[in-house]
Amino acid sequence: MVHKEPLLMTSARAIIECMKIEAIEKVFCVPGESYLPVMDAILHEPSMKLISARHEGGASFMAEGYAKATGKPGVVMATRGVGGSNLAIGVHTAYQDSTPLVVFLGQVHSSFRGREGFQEIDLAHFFSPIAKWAVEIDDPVRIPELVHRAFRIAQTGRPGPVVISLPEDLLVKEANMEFQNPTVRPCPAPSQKEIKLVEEYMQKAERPLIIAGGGVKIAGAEDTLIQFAEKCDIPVMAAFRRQDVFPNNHRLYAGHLGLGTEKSIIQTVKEADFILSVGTRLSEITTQDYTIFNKGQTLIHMDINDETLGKVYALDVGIVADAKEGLKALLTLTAPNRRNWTTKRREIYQSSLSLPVNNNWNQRIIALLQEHLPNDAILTNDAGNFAGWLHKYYQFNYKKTYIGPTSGAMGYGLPAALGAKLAHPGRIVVSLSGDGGFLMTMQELETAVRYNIPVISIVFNNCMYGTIRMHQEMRYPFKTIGTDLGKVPFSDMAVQLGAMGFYVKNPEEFEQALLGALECQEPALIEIESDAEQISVSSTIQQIRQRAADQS
Ligand SMILES: Cc1ncc(C[n+]2csc(CCOP(=O)(O)OP(=O)(O)O)c2C)c(N)n1
Ligand SMILES: [Mg+2]
Repeated sequence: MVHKEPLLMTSARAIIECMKIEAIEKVFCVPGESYLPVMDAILHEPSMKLISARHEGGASFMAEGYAKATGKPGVVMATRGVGGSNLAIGVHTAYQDSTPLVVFLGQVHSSFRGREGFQEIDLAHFFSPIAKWAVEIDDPVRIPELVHRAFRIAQTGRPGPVVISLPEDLLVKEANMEFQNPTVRPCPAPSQKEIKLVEEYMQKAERPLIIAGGGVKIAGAEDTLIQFAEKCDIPVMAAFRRQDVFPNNHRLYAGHLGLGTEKSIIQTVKEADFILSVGTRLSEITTQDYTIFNKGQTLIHMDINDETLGKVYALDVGIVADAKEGLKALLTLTAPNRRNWTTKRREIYQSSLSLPVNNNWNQRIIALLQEHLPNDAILTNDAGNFAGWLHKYYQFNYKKTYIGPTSGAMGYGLPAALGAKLAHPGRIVVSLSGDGGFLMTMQELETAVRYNIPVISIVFNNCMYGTIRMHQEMRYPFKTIGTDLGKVPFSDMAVQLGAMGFYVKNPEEFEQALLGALECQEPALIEIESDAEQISVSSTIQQIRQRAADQS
């Protein structure tokens, strides 16, 4: 229990006390003069470490990746309009990815507010459309109440980002502060009536399917999901960028609903007559542009957030429940054996892994990662077509081994890897990026060197914004604009920044570099000279042009 008597202290100290109560150990930031008292309070708090990044976008991705890796809220700080707008991408990502994130922003002096003071923007107003809650605190005595509430909102229901704006003068003011107990995440369970309804639908089903999302990971329900799927013999598919929700080598795993997912895998959803969606908001990508379900199917949607239910699809049963509590409750059910269906869907997934592709290099690189990385290694990635090979070929066989942005944010991979490595210093953490995305946050390699955070960054350098070039070729064949990039010497730059740098031209060189990077226990970068012609996991530029010509 927390000491309930009021304690006299400054607002800045009270913020740190609230964070301590919430067991926050790492705070990410780019410093600013507007919130110096909070930084000073961290300096005097031995249980907390400040990680000072090179860009607020990087700091926010670190905090978001840290939150995904720990299940605890990530905390990031920045200064006024300049720092706040720079870190907006992390807030947006935390929102789309349902990640608990608490953002503290220094604000101008209260007596300057509304005069368009230096770097002033109305931060609460600016962030409210992309945050779960955004607030400016103007009374020191309310610091504990509102900061505790921020941590509660960030973690309760569908987790997400909360933004707190702190006028400069507020931070040094003293007040009698009353603290609260830490947030205990509410874990609602389904009612008996709901379980009974699921049972009735499930008994009738011949081709059942589970689609599992991030809610299963946040609830720590991966093992319960395996138990339930095995007990009722139901295939499981992973929602977009949540592949580690279920072991990919399990006989019931039937694939990942992402970008460029094979038609045969999507067919599994189309053919199912009963779908249990757990802890997923059934996003545009997961549902393949909201096309994946059809009228004849039973849809049971179980999510911790009532607003997610029925948001994109009409439901047969909508259940507000924590994924673990919900799946535990469903463990009482039994179901008829549908071995033919489960075996067929598994075979289809497995055959998708061995479809011939034109360029086996990237496929081979993913196979080498699979071979050499330990089981509990964590992989992160940016947005970009290079990720297609990872998503298609890497087998996530262990829980909590993948951290990816469902927001599709470029520049995410490296900073998220730093957050994950700080959360789990004993585990290998590897980020995968394209040349375009990597240069958006490459400066954080210096942060990795400065704090000695040994992550391995893999950069697929094809000298272009390949994904957009692919879309360009599909819609405007031969007409390239804005998607060519210069040749950036990533591996040399890594060395200049104090990291290890490897430049590789083929899988054999890659294997040597990977072994070297695993060995060195320093931040390391492996730059892969990629074939620009092999624009995606399934097509070359030539093939896209040919298809466009055939259609016209
Ligand atoms: C922050 C951000 N800006 C723009 C985009 C749009 N976008 C998606 S992929 C992509 C190109 C990625 O290029 P690169 O990182 O080199 O990977 P490649 O596709 O070449 O493998 C762009 C510009 C995005 N997703 N995120
Ligand atoms: Mg590229």
